[in-house]
Amino acid sequence: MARFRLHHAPKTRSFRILWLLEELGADYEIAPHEMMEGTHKRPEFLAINPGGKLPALEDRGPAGDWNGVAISESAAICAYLGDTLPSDLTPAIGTPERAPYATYLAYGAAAMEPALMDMAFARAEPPRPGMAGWPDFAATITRIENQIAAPGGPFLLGKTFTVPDVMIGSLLQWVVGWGMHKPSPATSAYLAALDARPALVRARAIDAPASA
Ligand SMILES: N[C@@H](CCC(=O)N[C@@H](CS)C(=O)NCC(=O)O)C(=O)O
Repeated sequence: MARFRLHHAPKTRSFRILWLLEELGADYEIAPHEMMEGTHKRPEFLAINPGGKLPALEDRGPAGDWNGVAISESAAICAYLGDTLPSDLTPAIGTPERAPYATYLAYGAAAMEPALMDMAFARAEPPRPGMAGWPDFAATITRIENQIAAPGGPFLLGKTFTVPDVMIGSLLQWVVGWGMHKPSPATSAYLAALDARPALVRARAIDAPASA
C-alpha cells in the first residue's frame, strides 16, 4: 500500500499534484475520479474533502498507520508535500529562500487563479477597488513574467526548480495552451525548461495515456 493517495481526474487541477508527486519521487497511488459521473460528490469523497473538489491527497504516514489524514487545496497540498518530503524543490525552513518560496507558492492560487476567473467570466459588477484580494490578470502575469525574466533563471526562484514552479508553471501552461496569453521570450524559455523535465513528461503520460 502506497503512503499517499491522490484523488485525481485527468485534465483537472489535480494534475499539478500528480506532477509534484512525480518530481518528488513520492510513494503514491491514484484514486481515479470521473467528473461526469460525479464521483467527487459522493459521501465517501466528501468525507475526505467536504468541498467536493479535486485534488485531495490522503497521507497514510511514514509507517502506513495514519487514518483520516487528508489535505485539500492545491497550494496547501504542494506546501505539505514540499515540507513532508524534503528535497531540492523546497528550501530549508528558517532560511531567507523561504520568503519568495512562500510568496509564489501562494500567489498562483491566491491571485492568479481568481484573476483568471474574473477575466474568463466577467462579473456584472466588479468588486470595489481595493476590496478584492488580487489584482487583474494582466497585472499577475506581468509580475510573474518579470520574476521569470529576472537574472539567475531559468526557474521562478533561480537555477533550481522549486515547488512554486508546479503551481505557477501549470497555470502558465494552461493560459498559453488555451491562447489566453502570448508568452514573452523569457516565459517561452521557462515553459520549454518545464517541458523538458522528466517528471512532467511522466505525469502527462499518466494523466492522458497514449492509448486513451
Ligand atoms: N482551490 C481548489 C480548486 C479545486 C477545483 O476547483 N477543482 C475542480 C477541478 S479542476 C473541481 O473539482 N471541480 C468540481 C466541482 O466543483 O464540482 C484547488 O486549487 O485545489
